[in-house]
Amino acid sequence: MLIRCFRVKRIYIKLLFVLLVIGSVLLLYLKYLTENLRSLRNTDKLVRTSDHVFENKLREWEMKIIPGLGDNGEPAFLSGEDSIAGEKALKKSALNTVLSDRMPLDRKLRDPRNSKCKDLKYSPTLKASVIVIFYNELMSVILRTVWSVLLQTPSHLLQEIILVDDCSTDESLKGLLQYYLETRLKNYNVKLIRLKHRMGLIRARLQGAREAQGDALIFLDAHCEATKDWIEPLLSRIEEDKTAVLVPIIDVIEASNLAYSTNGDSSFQVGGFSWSGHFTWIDIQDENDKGKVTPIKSPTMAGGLFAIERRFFWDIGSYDEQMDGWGGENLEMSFRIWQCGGRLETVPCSRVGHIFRDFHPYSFPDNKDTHGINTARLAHVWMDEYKRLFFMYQPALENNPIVGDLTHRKQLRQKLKCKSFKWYLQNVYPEKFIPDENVFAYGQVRTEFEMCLDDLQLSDDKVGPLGLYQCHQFFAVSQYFSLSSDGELRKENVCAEVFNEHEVQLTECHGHKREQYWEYKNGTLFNPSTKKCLSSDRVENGKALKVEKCQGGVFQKWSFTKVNRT
Ligand code: UD2
Ligand code: MN
Repeated sequence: MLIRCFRVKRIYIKLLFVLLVIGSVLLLYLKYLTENLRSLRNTDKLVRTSDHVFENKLREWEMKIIPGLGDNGEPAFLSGEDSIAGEKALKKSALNTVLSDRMPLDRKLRDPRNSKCKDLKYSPTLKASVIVIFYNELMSVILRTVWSVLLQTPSHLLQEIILVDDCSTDESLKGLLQYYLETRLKNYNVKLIRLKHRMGLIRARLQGAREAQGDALIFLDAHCEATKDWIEPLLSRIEEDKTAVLVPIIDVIEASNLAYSTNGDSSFQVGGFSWSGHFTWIDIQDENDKGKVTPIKSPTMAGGLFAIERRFFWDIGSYDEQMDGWGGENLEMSFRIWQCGGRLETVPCSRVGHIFRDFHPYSFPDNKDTHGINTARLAHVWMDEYKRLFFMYQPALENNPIVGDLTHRKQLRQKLKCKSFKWYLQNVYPEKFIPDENVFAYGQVRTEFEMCLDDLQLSDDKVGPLGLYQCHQFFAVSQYFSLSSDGELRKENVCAEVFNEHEVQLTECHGHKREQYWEYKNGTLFNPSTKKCLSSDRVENGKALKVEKCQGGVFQKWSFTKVNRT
């Protein structure tokens, strides 16, 4: 009995010992935890220290802002040293960054709309996610974009603003912007995503779109300003037709003085394209559409600013993810939308300003011609046989592996049962001049002594002499001319016109015949308005050709590479 009692006591002692050990281990663990917590607090403190730095930076900046500067979109100027610094910045960054930093982020703009817009009532219920992508843009410019959206958008129509930083290297964008959002914009839903690697603007937009929750996506460049009631007509139109993709009128904000300029209040242009694969502005083609303030058809879009229903964005193929860097995605999307059952429209009562810069203030990795490569991708996928016209400008890209694999995009086109590019040209953009279709003749225009008509490298839409140059062995675009079915001797946008009764210039086609009208008779190019013939005699290098009295000699003989009809 005694022995049993003693054994029980020993068990208790052992238990007590075990408990003691566990207790001290626990104590040690607790001690470790508290130490750690303390060090956690230390990092907390560290963050606060840099918050302090950020806060000081912001205050310093905010104190320098000049109230009222640039209000109503008026041109703004600085004086003295700031003015000189601004000029320098403009040369370096294609933007007066000094001025932007001094201008209130929430400056007021006047209502730029056509007065007829004020009579239209919209009551959309959709919510938008506004996606703004940027790479090394100026913080004040990004924030002016954000502020303009917040101030001009009723909160019930705005799900969120998503800023996508395409891995900027600019230090000020790394922590300061986030801090600004957390402090100055903490009551608004503005998110910042920072990409780990630079992905280019196409994939950056895709990242933003993946995060978005709104019913509609609205993309903006990071240097825009939205104006009064900009969002309502966009969302209303999407509500009416979810296959409509919409572009506001894009007004110009001057890079030098940040003036918000409007082109009068009623005239505007829509989107076209050139066969070299560039976006162009074109006049509204359909007479019935002129003067309208309701949405009107646009063959293409500039690309930076548009609204699209979120699901439709994904259903219709979002973007070509293999497009790198900058460029081409806008025409790709434009053609795809039209060919695959959507519509692209300009909404005259929605206006957003955009800073158009003279050059890219950023560089591209490896100096790759991403615009060319991306356009080659879209030409292969969407332009069918008309891609021949694009590749005339970019022969080196036609069969080049650098263009990458196109399988997925071709599959998408099949899956969506998209229409042909010919359908697009005939139905969406019938006014587009096709240099080798429905024309009398086209190609090189040769004299009998190996000289050819040449635009002397005139760039699109400019006036310049119609010249003569040694015929290139391979087709060169500068020597490609057409004699259109309207009797124009022309390039894509410019026509040969007789000035002052004798000199021949290339100038914008006007479609009214007169001095731009030519007849191809017995090998001569006859201009009925002057009753003279195009002559290659006595033309100086780099100077314009002349028309002279028709004599039918060797200097007035011209032959086209291809003649359809005369
Ligand atoms: C136009 C479009 C632009 C885009 C481009 C063709 C308008 C007004 N602008 O040129 O949106 O469609 O044509 O691709 O329609 N960015 C990045 N990562 C980069 C390079 C640029 O995020 O690697 C950002 C840039 O900071 C800007 C946006 O992409 O916010 C567009 O670039 P941009 O403003 O230089 O292009 P832009 O307006 O000349
Ligand atoms: Mn831009």
